Amino acid sequence: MEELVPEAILDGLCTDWLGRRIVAFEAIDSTNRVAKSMAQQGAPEGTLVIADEQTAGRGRLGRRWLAPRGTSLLFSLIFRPAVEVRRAQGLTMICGLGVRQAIRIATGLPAQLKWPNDILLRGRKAGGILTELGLQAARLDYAVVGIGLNVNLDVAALPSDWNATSIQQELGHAFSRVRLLQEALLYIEERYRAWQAGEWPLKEWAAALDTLGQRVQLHTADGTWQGVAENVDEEGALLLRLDNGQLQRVFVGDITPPSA
Ligand code: BT5
Repeated sequence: MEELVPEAILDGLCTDWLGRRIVAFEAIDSTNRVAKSMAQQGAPEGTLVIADEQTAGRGRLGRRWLAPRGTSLLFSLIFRPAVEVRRAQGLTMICGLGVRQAIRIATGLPAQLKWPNDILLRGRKAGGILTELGLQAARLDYAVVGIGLNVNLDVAALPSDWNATSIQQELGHAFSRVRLLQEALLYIEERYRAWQAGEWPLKEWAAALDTLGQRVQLHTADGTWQGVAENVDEEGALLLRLDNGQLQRVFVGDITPPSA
């Protein structure tokens, strides 16, 4: 098994600052938990926290991220962007686009994104992004973006109703986690630089979303709705056209194909 150690990650990494400070674990509870605690203690922008296994990997809304040891990319990045809090979802967009491009260029697979935070391969979930913000007063102090990507994962290891897949599953053979990580860091850094220079990633993100323009079912803590996923706005919210014609702006939720 290819080792995810700092020397291997740095060997051939083309970024200027992203992922050049690395904290790597064989096993840890959650790389997001560690990255947040490091960010609170002043760790610099660009710090990469990575693990071969997570014992309490986190998804959104208290959900779990599962990945058998050594099969996946499980990492978190610390950013300190100069943006208003309401603009911080731009990071989820940038990181999703960077990972999508890395998969496309490195493997040739037509990776897509799905609102709000999924990475898809042929319509199935191959990865997810968890962005967590640290505020000081009302100011953004840091953001941690956690990325889980199923690389050499046998999907039989996951519950079948998750509709999951992996790069290995789609390619028919294993692929280098280090190579994918290096490419992802490079494309994320490029987009982050452009974002901080004033280029907003919304258009590119909207174009990469698999579900826009389609009829969907939206699930939130308040209930389930059907409608057309019309667009996304600059804060990353989904604009759902309900069947009664009303436009609903949603920040937190999941979308699935409509029920018959
Ligand atoms: C996500 O949450 O998709 C964000 C996942 C972020 C994981 C990374 S790993 C590194 C970093 N450290 C952490 O602790 N977390 C981040 P959400 O949209 O809530 O999706 C969670 C749901 O995806 C679960 O309830 C399952 O249904 C499904 N799921 C869990 N593990 C999966 C996997 N390996 N592949 C596909 N689906 C999975």
